[in-house]
Amino acid sequence: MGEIEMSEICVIGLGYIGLPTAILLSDGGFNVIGVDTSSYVIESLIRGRSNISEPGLSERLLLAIHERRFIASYDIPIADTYIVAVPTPFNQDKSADLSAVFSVIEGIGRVMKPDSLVIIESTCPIGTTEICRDKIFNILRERNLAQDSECINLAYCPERVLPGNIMEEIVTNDRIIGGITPNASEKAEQIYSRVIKGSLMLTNSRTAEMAKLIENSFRDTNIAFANEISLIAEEVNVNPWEVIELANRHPRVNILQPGPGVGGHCIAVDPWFLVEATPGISRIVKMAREVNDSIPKTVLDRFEKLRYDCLENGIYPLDVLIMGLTFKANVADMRESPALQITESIVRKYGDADHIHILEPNIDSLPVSIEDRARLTTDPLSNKNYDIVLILVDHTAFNIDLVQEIVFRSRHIIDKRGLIRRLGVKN
Ligand code: SAJ
Repeated sequence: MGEIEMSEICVIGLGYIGLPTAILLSDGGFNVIGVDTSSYVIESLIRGRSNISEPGLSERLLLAIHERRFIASYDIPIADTYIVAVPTPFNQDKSADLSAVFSVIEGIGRVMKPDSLVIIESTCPIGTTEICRDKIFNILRERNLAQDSECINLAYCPERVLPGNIMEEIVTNDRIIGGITPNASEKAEQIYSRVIKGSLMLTNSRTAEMAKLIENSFRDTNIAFANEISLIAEEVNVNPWEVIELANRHPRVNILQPGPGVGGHCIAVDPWFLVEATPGISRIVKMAREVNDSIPKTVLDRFEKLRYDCLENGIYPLDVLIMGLTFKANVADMRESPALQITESIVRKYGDADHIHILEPNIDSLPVSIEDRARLTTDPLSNKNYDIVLILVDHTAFNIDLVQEIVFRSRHIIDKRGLIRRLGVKN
């Protein structure tokens, strides 16, 4: 293998994880080739533009391109090191869809050098890295470049960054390095030690795969507990935000925040990989997924009750304001977003562009699924009154002045983020 520090690194999959990783490595002095199958992604990057909105990314991307430390390409080149960061969504039956990972691994196997290092960062079910080792070994053997699978340099090094703060956490977070062999772990450690300030923890691939899944399952379970507590509180006429705040004052209690459900491509997906592997055992993990997936329906039920109340009072048509569509605050990402899911249901049933107003500061246009029967508003105060307001995302842009004005003009409010209490808005 060549001088690692100046050798070629190829990052495959230039999404929320791959692109920041590629830029981090090129800033660390590596020549990086970024590969993706999407013409939108590659053509944007060739023009110096990123399709990912993350603080601090676009400036560093431009510099890396200008200094030719980062090149975007459609083709997997011969490289010393490969980093796989392609999506691992789930299939209809909640099983992991590893098609992107396996096709990339086969693509790498066909061009790699026998001593190239391959690192998988995509979140995968336990045992996936071993399957990838066998795929690489079979291809290298066909190419007469390997006799023993023990010589394969492959490691599983899951990312842990939080969307909205990726460029910082990618450096400061501790990183698990799960080599298929101890030698592979050391080689991966050499790469990451050049760019990561967090601790590098070496283990084997299965342990690393499981660690990633339980990290997100822990958070999902904690959120499910918070959501269940919120439903119980509403049932017994207690303010869910106040009671959780008070309980969290206990030195050993840290309940997360209830919401309209759990979205994004991580927490709403990864726990199913554990359930798939151990269906009889992972009861809490599965239940937490089911509880969080059931929350949007509880929001719609409340909406229906309030809508019925309005109709009873002769109010028709209803003016509805929906605050937030993204899967969480201060991001533009709507993947698996509960807020979008709830909005799509309301628009499907009562869609009317004159009466369904959407306030989402992080997007310029509405998703196709709702664009013709709802209206994206940038000035919610232009509308005199609202019959029902749904606060589904707690964007920072939803400040006290705006929320107070909206509350003054609203008959009914469903606040799924506790924003009214948090901001101290008079209700
Ligand atoms: N959520 C709540 N209540 C909370 C916290 C979150 O309802 O108190 C909801 C959010 O609104 C969102 C979902 O959960 O819909 C997930 O948001 P998040 O901020 O908890 O996490 P992600 O999906 O943005 O990022 C997670 C992180 N995992 C953990 O914190 C254990 C991140 O570190 C991972 O790298 C990322 O998943 C990933 O890629 O796996």
